[in-house]
Amino acid sequence: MSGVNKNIVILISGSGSNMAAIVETAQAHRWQERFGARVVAVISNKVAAQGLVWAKAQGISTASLDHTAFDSREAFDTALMAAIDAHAPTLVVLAGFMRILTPAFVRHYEGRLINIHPSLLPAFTGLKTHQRAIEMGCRFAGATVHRVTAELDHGDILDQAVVPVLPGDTAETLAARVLSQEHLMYPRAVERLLAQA
Ligand code: NHR
Ligand code: GAR
Repeated sequence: MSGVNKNIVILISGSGSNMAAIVETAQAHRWQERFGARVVAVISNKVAAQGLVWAKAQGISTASLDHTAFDSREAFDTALMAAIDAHAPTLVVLAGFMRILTPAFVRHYEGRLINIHPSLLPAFTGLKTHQRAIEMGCRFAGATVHRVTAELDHGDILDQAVVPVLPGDTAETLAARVLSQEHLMYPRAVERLLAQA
């Protein structure tokens, strides 16, 4: 990740609280001055994603590409790549992004594409992680920051955060406990990648 400008593009689908945590840490930790790094764009596959409203209010470029308007995953990913590449990103950050990406997309961003997944990988790849962890009787749950590969939730692990599963937890209470740790871990993981470059 050499060069003067390190552009970060964040992909979201919903509330975008991890995206906001990264943007706030970028400001508080002066990523622009220290690493030449800036969150330049936030892109959603859902027009109504709440995170877009927040990002726009911060003066960040926003865009949405409705995946249902495309005939295939390949067509959607091709358009998404064009929207992302317009910002010449050093790092593409999935933050609650809910569409599986094609091998061509993953190859295009190899080495600069990361995700946060709400489980302690390799346990509980895929969706409904908190419900499954509770049903299995797990005593601990958490989240994982990993590199994105063509195989879902299988890339190298960059960091993990652990939380207890407490008696009486529902998927919602556990998700909230995990999410509060994600907000600390994800910005830290991004900062570490920027510092390495
Ligand atoms: N793409 C690849 N190739 N590899 C990964 O590791 C990816 C990825 C795309 C997204 C995030 C992921 C997660 O952290 C992620 C990792 C969506 C689904 C899914 O099944 C699964 C995993 C993740 C994100 N999506 C459905 C689909 O058909 C749609 C579900 C919905 O819209 O609610 O794409 O968990
Ligand atoms: C987070 O918990 C994230 O780990 C998870 O969705 C939440 C998004 O919250 N991601 C996935 O489930 C990806 N399949 P946010 O939009 O407020 O950051």
